[in-house]
Amino acid sequence: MRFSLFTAATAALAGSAAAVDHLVVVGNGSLTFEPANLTAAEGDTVTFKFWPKSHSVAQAAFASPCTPLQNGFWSGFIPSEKGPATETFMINITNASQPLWYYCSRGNHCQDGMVGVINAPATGQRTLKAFTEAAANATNNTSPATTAGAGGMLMNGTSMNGTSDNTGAASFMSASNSALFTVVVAMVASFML
Ligand SMILES: *[C@@H]1O[C@H](CO)[C@@H](O)[C@H](O)[C@H]1NC(C)=O
Ligand SMILES: *[C@@H]1O[C@H](CO)[C@@H](O)[C@H](O)[C@H]1NC(C)=O
Ligand SMILES: *[C@@H]1O[C@H](CO)[C@@H](O)[C@H](O)[C@H]1NC(C)=O
Ligand SMILES: *[C@@H]1O[C@H](CO)[C@@H](O)[C@H](O)[C@H]1NC(C)=O
Ligand SMILES: *[C@@H]1O[C@H](CO)[C@@H](O)[C@H](O)[C@H]1NC(C)=O
Ligand SMILES: *[C@@H]1O[C@H](CO)[C@@H](O)[C@H](O)[C@H]1NC(C)=O
Ligand SMILES: *[C@@H]1O[C@H](CO)[C@@H](O)[C@H](O)[C@H]1NC(C)=O
Ligand SMILES: CC(=O)N[C@H]1CO[C@H](CO)[C@@H](O)[C@@H]1O
Ligand SMILES: [Cu+2]
Repeated sequence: MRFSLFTAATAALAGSAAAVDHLVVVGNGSLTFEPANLTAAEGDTVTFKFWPKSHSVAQAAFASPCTPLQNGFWSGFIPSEKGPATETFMINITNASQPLWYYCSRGNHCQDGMVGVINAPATGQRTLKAFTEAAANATNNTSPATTAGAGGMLMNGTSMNGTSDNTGAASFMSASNSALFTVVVAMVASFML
């Protein structure tokens, strides 16, 4: 009885794992997103941080690299003179089964390989390599016509709820997880009496 109660509570806690804010380094000395191939769980966030001189991140369909996806995310161009820009762009991962393909729309950066993916398909032809090769053939590199920040959040310095992303992947527990954690701790404590 005690054991099953404890197991159930622990499983509930594990099921709602703490959200992670993943960092993607944009254009730090090369035309790259680092990591270009990222896996993120539902409820996680991804923060893009921009190095000189000016880059962007725009969502594309796998079949149309260097072309904005309708209703896709768009950071706008984020300039920096030296080191990372203070302004960052963060997106929410609301469906981890949905691959998010993206590119930089500055100059020919997309054609030159400045592309990436979040939650790429585990199998099949839709690989980051195939996307990069198709991007190299694109005639145009087009910026979305939407407002900068569309589909995400532009921020200065800190990530959501003040969580710093300066050192990379910062994790935080949501309010509901904290509450559940408290319940589990209370239950464990009561079993020990
Ligand atoms: C940016 O690049 C420099 C030089 O390669 C490296 O030392 C630094 O760790 C990089 N920063 C990040 C956040 O990746
Ligand atoms: C999540 O993405 C997958 C793959 O695109 C899709 O089949 C599924 O319907 C999506 N789920 C929701 C809840 O939108
Ligand atoms: C991304 O990385 C994962 C694991 O590191 C790998 O299994 C997968 O094939 C890679 N996907 C692409 C699109 O390169
Ligand atoms: C890119 O273009 C070359 C030359 O036209 C072609 O051979 C190749 O199949 C194309 N690659 C992709 C991925 O479209
Ligand atoms: C590239 O842009 C030109 C000028 O806007 C347009 O006419 C052409 O259709 C575009 N090509 C592709 C492949 O999107
Ligand atoms: C991301 O999630 C947060 C927290 O749920 C929400 O406040 C915000 O509006 C979401 N942003 C977008 C662009 O969906
Ligand atoms: C970030 O700060 C810059 C410079 O003060 C400002 O132009 C920009 O609008 C700010 N962005 C956000 C999202 O607050
Ligand atoms: C200040 C701030 O960003 N508050 C957010 C904290 O997280 C909750 C839920 O995730 C948001 O609703 C708040 O807007
Ligand atoms: Cu770029």
